[in-house]
Formats: sequence, structure tokens, C-alpha cells
Amino acid sequence: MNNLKTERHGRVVTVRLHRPHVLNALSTELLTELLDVLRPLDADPEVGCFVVTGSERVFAAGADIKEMAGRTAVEMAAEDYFSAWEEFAGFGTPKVAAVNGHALGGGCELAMMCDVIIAGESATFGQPEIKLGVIPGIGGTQRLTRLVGRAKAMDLILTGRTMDAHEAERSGLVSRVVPDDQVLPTATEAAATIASYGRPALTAARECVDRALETGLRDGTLFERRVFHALFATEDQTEGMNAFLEKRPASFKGR
Ligand code: CO8
Repeated sequence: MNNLKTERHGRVVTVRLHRPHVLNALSTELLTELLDVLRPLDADPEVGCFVVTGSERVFAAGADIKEMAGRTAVEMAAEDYFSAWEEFAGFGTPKVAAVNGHALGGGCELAMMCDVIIAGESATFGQPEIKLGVIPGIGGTQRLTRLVGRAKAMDLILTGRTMDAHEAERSGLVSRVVPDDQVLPTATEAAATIASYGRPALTAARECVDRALETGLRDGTLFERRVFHALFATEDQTEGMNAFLEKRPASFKGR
């Protein structure tokens, strides 16, 4: 494990990207390690939430430019370069990004693959790939546009400029902006709260919210209603509602 540091506290697993000499550039090796570490944890019912973070200076400065620079189009296509990020995006475990410093290119795209983004006041976000003669390639043109809208996405992607944390929050990219030294504590607290709830309801909520980005209102609300109905087949629904009526904390079992 050269590129990551992992800690587990209760039901929360925190993964820290650790390639300081290249500002946490997202190499294939780092991605492979990330997936190898998180895959078994994603299948572990005792794990309720992941926190992904970087250092005080940088979340991640994008894909590893040195690794990519000499590649040909044929090689990129043959390897389906970076398709493996889809596995990270698709993990069933909720993910909170704790962002200090730069979240650029693939770093911004990694944050957008998380369900919640907590950013420090000094964090910066952007998709500067145009400056390298390419475009975002890990979902940036799609996720950024869905999150901040076409006008802002075009501005960021075509100019390659960065936005500060407050603009990112106003634009709908970031969930909360907090003082820099509060990023990890806030993200960890949010993750612990999320991890205390039942997985069936969390999965339902995540799928319904994400569905809103992909479907019309009529289909989306129907999907939501059917999923809502289905949750009444879970023990967690019975427990959650009974606990409320009995004025006690709920104890969810994820069933
Ligand atoms: N990849 C590799 N090395 C990097 C990267 C990177 N993305 N970013 C920084 N580094 C290295 C630098 O080369 C430098 O190394 P060295 O010390 O050996 O010269 C070291 O990290 C420190 O960087 P700087 O000296 O540049 O630090 P500064 O504080 O001056 O600047 C910045 C910080 C502004 C973050 C600057 O490093 C920068 O602009 N980095 C590149 C940001 C970028 O362009 N990111 C997008 C990359 S492309 C991408 O993510 C999408 C790819 C899509 C893939 C598609 C697949 C199908």
C-alpha cells in the first residue's frame, strides 16, 4: 500500500490519497490499490461509509500526466484507460469526499463520484484538461454538467479556470464549506451519521437522488414512490417508525 493510507473507526473507513511528490496524481497503480482496498470493505456489512481525502495541500491534482503523456490513442482505447473508476463510482457504500487544497481534473471527478463533498475554505475545483490538449475523461463533462448546469460547466471546462470552495458550493458542486482544519472532522462526523442508518434506506435514497439527474420528473417520482413502498418490507422501516413512536433511538440492522 504505497499510495494510500487507510484507517477504520467503527463503521467509517477513511482512505487518504498519499502521493505527495506528485500532488496525489491518480495513477493506475493508485487506482488499483484504491479498488483492492475498498472492494472487500464494500462487501463488509460492518462498514457503513467511506471517507476519501488527500492532504492539507491537495486532494488530487488529476490523472497522472506523466503516465499518460506518451500513450497513443490505440493504447488508450485498448486499455479502456480509467474505465476502472466506474467500479469506485458504483460501490454500494456511501462515500464522503473531504477536500482540502486542489481538486483538479481527475481529482474533481473523484470528488464528484462521492455522494457528499465537504470542502475547506481554501479548496479549489476545476477541470483544466483543456490546457493539456484533452478533455475531462473520468466523467467530468457529464457529472459536472449535471451538478452545476451547462453554463458553468462550459465556463470551467473551456477556460480551464478553477473555482474556489464558495463558488463551488453556490454552484451545487460542494455540499458544505467549512474552515480548512474542520474538513476531516466534519466529513468523518457526516460519515458516522450516514453509517448509523440502515443500508436499504441509504441505497434507496442514493439511487433516487442520482436518478433525478438522469430521468424526467414523472418517471423519477414514480421510481421514488415504488422504492418508498418497497422499504416497508424492511425491518429497518418497522424499527425506525416504532423507535420514533416509543421516543427512543432507532437501532438499524440493515435488513
Ligand atoms: N500528474 C503528474 N504529476 C503532477 C500532476 C499530475 N496531474 N500535478 C502535479 N504534478 C507534479 C508536478 O509535475 C510536480 O512535480 P516535480 O516536482 O517533479 O516538478 C509536482 O507534482 C508539484 O507540482 P507543481 O510544482 O506544479 O505544484 P504547484 O503548487 O506549483 O501547482 C497545480 C499545483 C496547480 C495543481 C499544478 O501542479 C497543476 O496544474 N497540476 C496539473 C493539474 C491538471 O492539469 N490536472 C488534470 C490532469 S488530466 C486529468 O485529470 C483528466 C484525464 C482524463 C483521463 C482520460 C482517460 C480516458
